[in-house]
Amino acid sequence: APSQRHTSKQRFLAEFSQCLYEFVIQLLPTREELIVKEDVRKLLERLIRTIEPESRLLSFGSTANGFSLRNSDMDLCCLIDSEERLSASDLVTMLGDLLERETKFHVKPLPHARIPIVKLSLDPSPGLPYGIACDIGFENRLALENTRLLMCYALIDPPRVRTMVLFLKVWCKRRKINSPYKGTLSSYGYVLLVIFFLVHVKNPPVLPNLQQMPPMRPISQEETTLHGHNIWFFDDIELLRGRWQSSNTESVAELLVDFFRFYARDFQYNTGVASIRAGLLKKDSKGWASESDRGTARERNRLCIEDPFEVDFNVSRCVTRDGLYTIRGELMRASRILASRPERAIVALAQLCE
Ligand code: 3AT
Ligand code: MG
Repeated sequence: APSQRHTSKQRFLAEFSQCLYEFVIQLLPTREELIVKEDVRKLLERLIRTIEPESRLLSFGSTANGFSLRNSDMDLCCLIDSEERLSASDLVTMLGDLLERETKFHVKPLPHARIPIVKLSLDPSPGLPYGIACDIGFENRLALENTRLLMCYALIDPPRVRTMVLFLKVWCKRRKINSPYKGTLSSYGYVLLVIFFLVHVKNPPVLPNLQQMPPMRPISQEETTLHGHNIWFFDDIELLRGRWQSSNTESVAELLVDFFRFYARDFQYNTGVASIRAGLLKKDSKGWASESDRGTARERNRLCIEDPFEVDFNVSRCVTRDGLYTIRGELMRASRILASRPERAIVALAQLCE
């Protein structure tokens, strides 16, 4: 009987891996969607240059890091290469006016937000059945760098890393635990949890720690510092492939089962900080713990995920006590579904994303 159980488990995992690949493939953006988005970026860049001739408009977030689902939002960042430039809030106001006059976008400038942005959207049309939603921010160079870091992690092992991340993005959206405004976690936060798991929890690791690999040539501090943060990481993925190979051979299904189990059961939410740069840290050592139950710091810092570059910044600071309770409930639910191994893997997948 034990060997029979063993083979039924193997069979389930093999089938579930296959299901995951097939499921995720259909959720990728189409070629047309990518072309339309690139056209929109170019159009917006042309318009912005009528205000700031020295500017460039770059994509970041999922459209640029390889973790994009169909119809995902566009995150754009405007960089201005000249010395004298308008303030971000003036730019937001001016760009808002311009886009309102010259384009069909619905425009919402937020010049006084903590990070001033222009929000744009386009209604659905036959060629663009879901419309487009887009945020334009300014000078957010750290976001461009963390996008590049995630892209490099995706490139090291696309079949496993990208499949896991894309599946989890769908899962957290369907289960409604992906709204920082409502006290749950951003997509960026979930991606960091996956990378943390693959670098620091899995043994042997599925991914190397790109921020701790020795550089191939001496590099100056100036090159690697941005706004006082160390942004260095090993980014030559072609070269890396020749030098490093994971000895972890688990399938994407095994990894996912283990991911849910780890975050449902083993991660130390009360004391731990997930850091992809440094591994598991203690809240105490970062000053993110608070003794008092009433303290707002504790309330804010219940789930702790260190940003890869802005290390004083808790990416999950928006997650509330209730939000984390809900997220952990969902992780347990997922773990339970997978542990029960339904007869057909496709049934497990459907239940997970119900
Ligand atoms: P979606 O496909 O839009 O769901 P995404 O990968 O674009 O997911 P987000 O929209 O959460 O991820 O974030 C877009 C980028 O904005 C990712 C990162 O470069 C930056 N960013 C988002 N949240 C944070 C944060 N809390 N701290 C630092 N950077 C962040
Ligand atoms: Mg996004």
